[in-house]
Amino acid sequence: MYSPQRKDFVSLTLGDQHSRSYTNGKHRRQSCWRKWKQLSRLQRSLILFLLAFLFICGILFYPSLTDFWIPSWRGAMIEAEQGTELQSTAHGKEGTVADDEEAAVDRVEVVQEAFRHAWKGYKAFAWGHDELKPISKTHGEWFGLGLTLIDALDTMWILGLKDEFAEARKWVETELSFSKNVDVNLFESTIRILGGLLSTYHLTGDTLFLDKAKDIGFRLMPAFKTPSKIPYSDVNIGKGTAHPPRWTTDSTVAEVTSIQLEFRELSRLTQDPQYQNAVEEVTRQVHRLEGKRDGLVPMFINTNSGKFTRRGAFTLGARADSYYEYLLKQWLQGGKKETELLEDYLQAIEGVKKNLLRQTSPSKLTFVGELSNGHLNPKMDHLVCFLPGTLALGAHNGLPADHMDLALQLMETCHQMYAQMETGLSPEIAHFNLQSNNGRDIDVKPADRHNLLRPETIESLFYMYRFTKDSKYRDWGWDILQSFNKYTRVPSGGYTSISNVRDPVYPSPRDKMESFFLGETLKYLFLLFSDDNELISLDKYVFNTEAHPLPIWPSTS
Ligand code: DMJ
Repeated sequence: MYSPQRKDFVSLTLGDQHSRSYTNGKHRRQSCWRKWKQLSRLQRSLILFLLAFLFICGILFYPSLTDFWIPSWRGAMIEAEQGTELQSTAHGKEGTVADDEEAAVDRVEVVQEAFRHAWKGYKAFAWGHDELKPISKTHGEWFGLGLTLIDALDTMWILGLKDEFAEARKWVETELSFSKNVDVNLFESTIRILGGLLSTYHLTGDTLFLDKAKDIGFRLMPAFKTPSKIPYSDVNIGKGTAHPPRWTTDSTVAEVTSIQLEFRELSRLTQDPQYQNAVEEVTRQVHRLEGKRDGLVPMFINTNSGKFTRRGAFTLGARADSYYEYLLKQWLQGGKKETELLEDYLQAIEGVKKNLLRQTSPSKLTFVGELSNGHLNPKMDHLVCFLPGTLALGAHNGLPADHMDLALQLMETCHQMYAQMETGLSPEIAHFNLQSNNGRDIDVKPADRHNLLRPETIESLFYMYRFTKDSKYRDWGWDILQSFNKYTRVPSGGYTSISNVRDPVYPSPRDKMESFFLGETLKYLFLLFSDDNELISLDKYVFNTEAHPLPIWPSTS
């Protein structure tokens, strides 16, 4: 046993191990008192001083200690519960909202507060980097271009967060450089960076953002130098080279067909047709291609041959989703003149109805399944929840009324994907029962239980509320925001994606805040609760697939 050699210590012997078994409390109290009296005055003073010191520290640092010891997700829950209490008091009712008008004002403020909280984490631990890792209080890098900051610029402007916007603008002015030897994904950098810069330019009129948009747009152009003119997925924006992923020469159909709104707008602003020509060549080719099924497209296209590959699988989810969205939105952007875009969109929606729509048992929820070699798989990505909003936007612009009927049904299903989970948050993928033997409409596979703070359902709720004014859509959005605050909010700043939406006790934080949480999710929540219909009017703007509003072209363009 270690025996200290140094003599300048105070020896405290409060009892040996063998004397720990005692018979009663009185005996123990007497023995403690005897020991205490045996101590020297110096020893007693030291102990008292130590106890007093610990007591004061306990009082001073109590909140941070609980933060430290309670896991972040638990702390988040406690904080959210406290927040709810405060709001309940303000409304004078328990956990409910007094009236619609008051709710609208307060909800907008709660979204602003959520943004500030997310921004606080980004600023403290990830400033100028791509993504916040809120649990480990550090950052993640994807392209090394300040992705979250750029994605969030127009959100801050729309939410009226002037101080936050000013500091972000300063970073763009002084720190943002695209002259970097880095591979970026063409689609992701177009929708998040080019789209974010263009929309911020339009909202603010500040040419700093247009200059930066021109710079990144020009640097992305090497992607289109392929044998077929169908772009590669990756571009080195410093070297001016492009390439497909290492394992294939295929590109994803959604990726090559969802960059058109941004590049077309860049051409209009610069009066340089090269951007528009490049992306419209892709649209033309895809329009003519064989291998569609009633307007539905496969998920991959080859950059050498320009043909669809791995045919036979059809989905409105990952790898195909925004193809459909951009058909409608380009038609709107260009002033409803490009009829081939409209025809492709209308045909595709008929294709969805004919091939992919089913209803669940027992509740008859309508969903969009996936087709694989003629076999329907009754599963739907959360990504598909963009569709009710897009259908409603089409109906608002004169497309068939049954598009709106379908939008109403799908919106209910997307809502149920949240409402039926224990955390009130949707899984990444839902499996639907066609003949339920467990009484449930929705099942979730263990691998699909995550939630990445995605926006699609809230995006659709925003469109549905704008067009119907039915307050239930706001209430559904409010429920989702409360669940985000309860299960994904990290006390030190930021929100985290989670791995298990079915476990409210431990939803397994993943330690990542995606840039689209600030770029899209919070923006659509704010617009859903705002009473100002002219704030990004849907008759003047189209949102790109990353929620960056771009103007509908005036008829003279
Ligand atoms: C975003 O980057 C875009 O909305 C894209 O269209 C799909 N994926 C994410 C959000 O879920």
